[in-house]
Amino acid sequence: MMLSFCVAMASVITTDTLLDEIMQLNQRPWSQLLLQGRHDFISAESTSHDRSDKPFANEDWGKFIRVEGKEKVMADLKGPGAVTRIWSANPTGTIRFYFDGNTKPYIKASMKELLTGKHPFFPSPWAYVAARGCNLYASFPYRKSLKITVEDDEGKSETEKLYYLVNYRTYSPQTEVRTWQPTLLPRDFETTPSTQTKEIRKRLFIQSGESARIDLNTHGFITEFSVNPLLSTSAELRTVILDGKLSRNSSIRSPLTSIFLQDVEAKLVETIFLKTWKLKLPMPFEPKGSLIFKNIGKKPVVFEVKLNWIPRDPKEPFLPLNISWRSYTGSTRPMIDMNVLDVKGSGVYVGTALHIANENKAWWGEGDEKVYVDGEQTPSWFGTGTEDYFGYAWSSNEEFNHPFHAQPYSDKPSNRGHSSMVRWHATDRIPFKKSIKFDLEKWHWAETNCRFDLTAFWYGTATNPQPKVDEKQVPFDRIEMAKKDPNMIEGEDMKLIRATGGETHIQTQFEEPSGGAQFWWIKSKVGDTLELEFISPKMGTFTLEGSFCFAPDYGIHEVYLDGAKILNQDFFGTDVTWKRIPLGQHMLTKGKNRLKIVCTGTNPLAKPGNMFGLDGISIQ
Ligand SMILES: [Ca+2]
Ligand SMILES: [Ca+2]
Ligand SMILES: [Ca+2]
Repeated sequence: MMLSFCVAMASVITTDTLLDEIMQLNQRPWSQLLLQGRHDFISAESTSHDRSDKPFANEDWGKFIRVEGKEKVMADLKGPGAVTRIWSANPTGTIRFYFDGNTKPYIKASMKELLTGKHPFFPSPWAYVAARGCNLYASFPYRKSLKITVEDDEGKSETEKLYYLVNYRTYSPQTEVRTWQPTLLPRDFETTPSTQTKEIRKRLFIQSGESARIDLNTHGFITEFSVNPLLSTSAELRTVILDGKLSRNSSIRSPLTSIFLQDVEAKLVETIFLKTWKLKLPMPFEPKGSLIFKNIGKKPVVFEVKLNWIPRDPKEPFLPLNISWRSYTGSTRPMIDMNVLDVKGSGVYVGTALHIANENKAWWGEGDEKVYVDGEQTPSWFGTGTEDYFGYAWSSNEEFNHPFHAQPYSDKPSNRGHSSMVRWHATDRIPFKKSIKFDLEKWHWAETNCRFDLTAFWYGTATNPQPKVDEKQVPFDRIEMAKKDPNMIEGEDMKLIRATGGETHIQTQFEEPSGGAQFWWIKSKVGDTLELEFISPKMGTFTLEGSFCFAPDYGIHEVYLDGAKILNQDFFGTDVTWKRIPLGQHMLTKGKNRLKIVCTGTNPLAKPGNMFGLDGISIQ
């Protein structure tokens, strides 16, 4: 397999050789390929980003290369090349792939089916929805050209709002590329490393202000760098900074937790290059290589480091792995370009990790990635939003793990709090010969404080100095999430017994109510009833207080407790607020009690909806 793979790569690029690049990711040939710097292509993206000259322009939807009749051109690419990834927040209409100048599309499909794993040729795990983002990771090579268009469904105009990213490679002209052919995509691309590894295992106990080191005295590749936190929490390990130098002209400098996406708390990570506390990007090393762990915290830390490695022929050329970390904290105004990486030199960019600590519930991630390769004036990568870059959409705080991207941690119910995410660039990696500058716009809807910790992973060597970790920027206080009133029986925890009309939901996008959530009943008609069951922890007579939502589209309702009316209230309000309403003294049984809500009318000033929102009932 190794032999045929290398031969194939040297001669001709096909659908199958591109597939092999993914299938072999964990194995030595791919690492070798990467490490030897064979990147005979440039990497770029064609996207729906706002084309206006205004800095931080954010109408990043519905922009196309041009319009041809009913078809809007998303990408018009000159070969030899290959599309390596397509993403959209809202795929719609019919997508067509025109290869090599043909006037008939070779692929014509529902864009939504193609990007969500519903198309028979592109099943999961090659196409899927991740936290509302639609991703297709199949590769489409083309010899001469590839044009991708989208056409609205009859009578619709949804492409006007389409967000899309098309990532592609362009090979040097002499490269032989065979145009895409349908191929059977495997159901699973986790492959086990074929090589036996040696192991270095060390338990590190590091006093406050002290360092511990692991020295490497031969030539090899670390195939897996893993940390066992033992009994240490993420908050304790956050104070450990790794300063590694595995070979000349390379550096690995980051808080330990940022490399592993464990900045906030222990979380499952399941991606191709990163598992929970296991980094699987191959790390070549030379004699005198070292990993130095410094504890800048006030307390001692203890954890275990394990390095699995294989020997390397010292005469073989290689590209060293570099990891760098930059943190942007403080106000979200003015908007700026945050620099993720700035390298003069050559290499290949392979990944970005981000930890967010957002003090406001508003969305922090409208900012686009802008990647300037080899001194470009206009970035060849110009994206549409931060979560789009990370392969999800609509500011979702849903957690997910996929081979090439993950959001293993995200606080809820709003966008306030912490999130961690990563994107690996495998087939969509970014080679550079002279320089790379990777910027990410800081674009937050609110003027507030927000921390962006950005970790860049790349192979190669820099001739300009790379930043050291600024120790002052490393520690952070965890943002406290929506508090729960300890006396509250939460509406969102109550059991729905019956609703004679309308719809019921649990609403979570708020800060004010206890636990950040409420039980929500909407679209009821006068006379409709809702019955909820709640559990009282004890029996007795209690003073009850309800926390209810008041808003412009809320109705007039009566509330009954175990059959007795306790409230008749107009919940109309000009703003959205929660108010505490005394409900009097009542007897509760231990265990199940029943609330009944009856819709009795609508305030003439209210908007339609007859809504009802119960944050909870406090019992004293
Ligand atoms: Ca933009
Ligand atoms: Ca944007
Ligand atoms: Ca609540």
